[in-house]
Amino acid sequence: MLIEGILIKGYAGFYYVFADDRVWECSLRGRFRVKKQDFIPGDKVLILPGVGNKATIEKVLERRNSLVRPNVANVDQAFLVFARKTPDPDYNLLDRLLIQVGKAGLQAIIIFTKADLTEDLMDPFHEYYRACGYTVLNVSNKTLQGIDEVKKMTQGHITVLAGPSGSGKSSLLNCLQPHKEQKTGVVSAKIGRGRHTTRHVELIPIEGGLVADTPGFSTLYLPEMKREELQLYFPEFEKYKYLCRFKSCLHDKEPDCAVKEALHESKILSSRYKHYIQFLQEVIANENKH
Ligand SMILES: Nc1nc2c(ncn2[C@@H]2O[C@H](COP(=O)(O)OP(=O)(O)OP(=O)(O)O)[C@@H](O)[C@H]2O)c(=O)[nH]1
Ligand SMILES: [Mg+2]
Ligand SMILES: [Zn+2]
Repeated sequence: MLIEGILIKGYAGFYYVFADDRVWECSLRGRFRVKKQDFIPGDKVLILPGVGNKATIEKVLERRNSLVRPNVANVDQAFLVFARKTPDPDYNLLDRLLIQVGKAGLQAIIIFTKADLTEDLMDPFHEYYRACGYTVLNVSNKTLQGIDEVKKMTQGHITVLAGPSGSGKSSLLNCLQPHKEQKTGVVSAKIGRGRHTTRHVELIPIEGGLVADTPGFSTLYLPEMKREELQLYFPEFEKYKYLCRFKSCLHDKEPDCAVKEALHESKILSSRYKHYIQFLQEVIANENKH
């Protein structure tokens, strides 16, 4: 009897598949001619159970989507992990990630870690992103504050973690599945961030869901798109843009722009608008290259 599962990692010639609530060590059928690189974590497969935890992969099902970094298939959502402190949140990077995740058609959940390092319960930035429609969670991997809520969000989904080095992604994963330790790093005192302790890609089974850790990064190029498309990833512009004088308004140098008016009335966060203009220039520069 074939059972359906999800490939969680390839390692030393074996493929590990999560199916029926357990991990199977799988090999490929002899007649099964699929190149190694055709499999990535997240791929849905049909396996034939053998002795013990051994099985063979009989078929790979079609992918719904796949990400390049991390290289995972059939992803439902991304946890964008930033620390409230050490290192300070890089909102430019967050806004870039929101665009990348939105363009890939994934749900973005913003998670601020290290809540134990600050006394402020409320952060105006968090409220702003919430008002934009994103889920924003505050957690501490030290006191476990907010961890249950994160756990709930992973149920039934394939989730990838993304965010700068040292923001606490691996620590968060450790809190979600306390039995299997991920390597976490020490934040360098000099630069205030971690040292890229996470390398390989693997989906980790946690109660009811699968999560991929990712090495941290600090720069991120925007995906290719037309200049008009960029504003779709700034949902807070939506209600103003119909009031701009020009239908094609890019909210940059055009006169009678309702988005800029909203900015001047502090209804739009100045850092968001600043990033929008910076990203717009990048998108336009990219357009000209093609
Ligand atoms: N106080 C406090 N420290 C934390 C918290 N989460 C993580 N840390 C610390 O922050 C450092 C970096 O954590 P990691 O989990 O390795 O960060 P990472 O995002 O996986 O980093 P990379 O793998 O380099 O991308 C470690 O020293 C953790 O102990 C938290 O909620 N509170
Ligand atoms: Mg890590
Ligand atoms: Zn405008």
